[in-house]
Amino acid sequence: MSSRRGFLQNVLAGAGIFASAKVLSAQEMQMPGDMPSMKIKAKKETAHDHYSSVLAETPDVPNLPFRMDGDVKEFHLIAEPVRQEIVPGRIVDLWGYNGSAPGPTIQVTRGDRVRIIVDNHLPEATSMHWHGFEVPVEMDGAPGSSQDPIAPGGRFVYEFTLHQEGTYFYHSHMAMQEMMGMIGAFVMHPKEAYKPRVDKDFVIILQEYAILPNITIPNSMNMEFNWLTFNGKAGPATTPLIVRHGERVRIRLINLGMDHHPIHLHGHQFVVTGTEGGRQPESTWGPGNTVLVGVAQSRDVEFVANNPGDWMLHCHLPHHMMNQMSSMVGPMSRRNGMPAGLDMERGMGMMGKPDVSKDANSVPGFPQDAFMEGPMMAMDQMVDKPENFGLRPGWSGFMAGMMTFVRVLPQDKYDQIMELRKKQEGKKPIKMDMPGMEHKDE
Ligand SMILES: [Cu+2]
Repeated sequence: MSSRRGFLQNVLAGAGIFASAKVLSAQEMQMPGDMPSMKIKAKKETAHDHYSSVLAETPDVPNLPFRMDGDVKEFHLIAEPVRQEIVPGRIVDLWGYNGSAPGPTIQVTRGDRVRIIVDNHLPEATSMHWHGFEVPVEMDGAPGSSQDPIAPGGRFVYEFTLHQEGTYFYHSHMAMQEMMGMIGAFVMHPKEAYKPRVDKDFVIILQEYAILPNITIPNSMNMEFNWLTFNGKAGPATTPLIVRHGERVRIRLINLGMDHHPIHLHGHQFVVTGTEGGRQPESTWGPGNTVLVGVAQSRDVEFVANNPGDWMLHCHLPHHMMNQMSSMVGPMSRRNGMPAGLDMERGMGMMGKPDVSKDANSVPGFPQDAFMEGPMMAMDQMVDKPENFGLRPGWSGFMAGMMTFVRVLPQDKYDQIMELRKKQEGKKPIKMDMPGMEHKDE
């Protein structure tokens, strides 16, 4: 028990949600697979069944633990204000769940009976909608029509049996609260993995905020956005997806915002294997490398990582590949400037000069990217983490907004990063052995 408890505390502390998870104590909560009988079953299934699913990983976002109450998986979500660093030095005031925006990822298996206790720690009413769920209407979370809004300090307990499979999500059904960050992924795994089976399964939630310079609070009524995030982080603070050369990879993209996002992968063709309605028949899978994820939609893409390298994965809308963009009054700044308390070298990372010709100022239109992108803007050391190990020096100067890497690595480099990950305290890979599921990082 103590090791499990320690593990759980690590998970929660590492995710920064420990302080807010007051209601269920560490002893009461468990990660999927805690039941001895379930563990045995899981082992049996992984030993004999090559088609068990892998658990999905949501970079920079924790999984939500649960406890078993009889046959019911009980989860606990707390709607609350969240202080979040979206890039180094840029701490903003969002609203989310259990200390995170987006909220923690919920993972279940088709057929599960789930109970989700939602506590409202916000200063105003909220409501929780289960997006795309085929559940009784009184569990739908539509405020005013299917239930009373959850008052500040109040609680609503949702309970239903899940017969669907796919990439779903939960979100506040109050529009302005959505734009403060109130969404989380809800992955419903099939009982038996789809074929071809994937080796890695990732979740990325697309969000956007309008936060003017020197302000920490998003303007939820704005129609233009200057902070675009993957899982609550803007490049270069996003965490790359780490895969082995040759592995089959699924990426589940979820969009809850005001804009649609064409998500583009370098170096590979993928197929769209699922939408917010579940799995797509294989006959619909055509090759592509850009998928438009519309508002309120999800898209699953799958590909074989057969091309080694550090490949960009990003929204292709030009303004969504920028940070801190605001109307042009003089040269634009894509970063938050140099953070206080750091010397030049550490503040700027790789030092360098923008590559500008002598007559640059005489060319109409100059500057465009000259002072916003390049080695001068790099902050490699400030975003140092195992997943960034071995990237080309200065890489971070060219990453912003909805942008990350899919790093297709040979075995030795892959192992090196996994080793670094293990060493890094408080950021262990979150292992949850669920019946019929595998975590393949070990
Ligand atoms: Cu976009």
